[in-house]
Amino acid sequence: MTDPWTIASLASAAYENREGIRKTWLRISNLLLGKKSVLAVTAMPGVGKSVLVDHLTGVAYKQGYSPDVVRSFDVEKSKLKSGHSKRIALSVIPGQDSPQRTDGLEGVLQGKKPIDGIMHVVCNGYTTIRDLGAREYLVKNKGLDTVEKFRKDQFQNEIDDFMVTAEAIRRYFNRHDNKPWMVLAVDKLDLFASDAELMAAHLHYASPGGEFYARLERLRGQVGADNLVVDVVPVCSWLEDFEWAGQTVTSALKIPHRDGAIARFQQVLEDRCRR
Ligand SMILES: Nc1nc2c(ncn2[C@@H]2O[C@H](COP(=O)(O)OP(=O)(O)OP(=O)(O)O)[C@@H](O)[C@H]2O)c(=O)[nH]1
Ligand SMILES: [Mg+2]
Repeated sequence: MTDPWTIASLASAAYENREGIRKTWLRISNLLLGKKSVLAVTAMPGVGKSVLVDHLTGVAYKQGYSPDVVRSFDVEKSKLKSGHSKRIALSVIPGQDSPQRTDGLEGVLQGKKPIDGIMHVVCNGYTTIRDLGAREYLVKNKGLDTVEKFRKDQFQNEIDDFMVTAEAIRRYFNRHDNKPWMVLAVDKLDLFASDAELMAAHLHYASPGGEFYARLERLRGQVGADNLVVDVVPVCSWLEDFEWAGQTVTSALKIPHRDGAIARFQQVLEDRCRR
């Protein structure tokens, strides 16, 4: 596979068409169903989980699709018909600070059904805060009145949220024999597509010395580094400018890049599911 931390590679990956995306997802879900296991999707709210999953599964490519404007509260399950039975291939666990989140993490990660893989989603600090009151509070009371300050705060939230998930994963490894793989999706790539920003994101999430990377390494150390492979892959799904406190970060990628990024991400998932 080409290095996922380059935009140039997306241009070639973009030749993968939409039909290809649908077919790849069918192969991935058949692999998951064959193993009778699930893919768990975790993350804090507003990082783009639901929209990303809709693109990976092809749902978003149907005409008239628009991303849910509401927060997801319950565990979203992607079911698939396989032969005569309907089984669940994918469970999206809602974001933090909802009881459903804790139940979801416990239910999926501590349930009887083995987990084949965990997809944890982060978004390089570009979290969508939907609630107007919460936005106002963050700007006025917390003083997060620039995109830079806001993202710094969100980086910490991403880490705090990951620690909760990491603890659940650690317990999973204690209780189960199988060893799930992990993919860290660094979402909203269209908002940090320049070379310099991409490099900064790579440093943070995927390089020794990176703050988030240190948390990944800590988890790997706890469960045994050989037992947990982690791929860190940038991706995007919904191309939209990011607005915060009167500042705008422009979405800098086009649809073919997005489709290329989705196809490339699916390739990582498929490779992992085959092992
Ligand atoms: N620029 C950009 N914006 C995105 C992208 N993906 C999602 N968004 C924005 O982020 C918002 C939130 O996405 P969701 O998929 O609903 O987020 P979620 O993680 O499911 O949130 P909860 O359901 O609250 O946990 C979307 O409505 C879009 O406005 C992306 O790839 N790029
Ligand atoms: Mg959601």
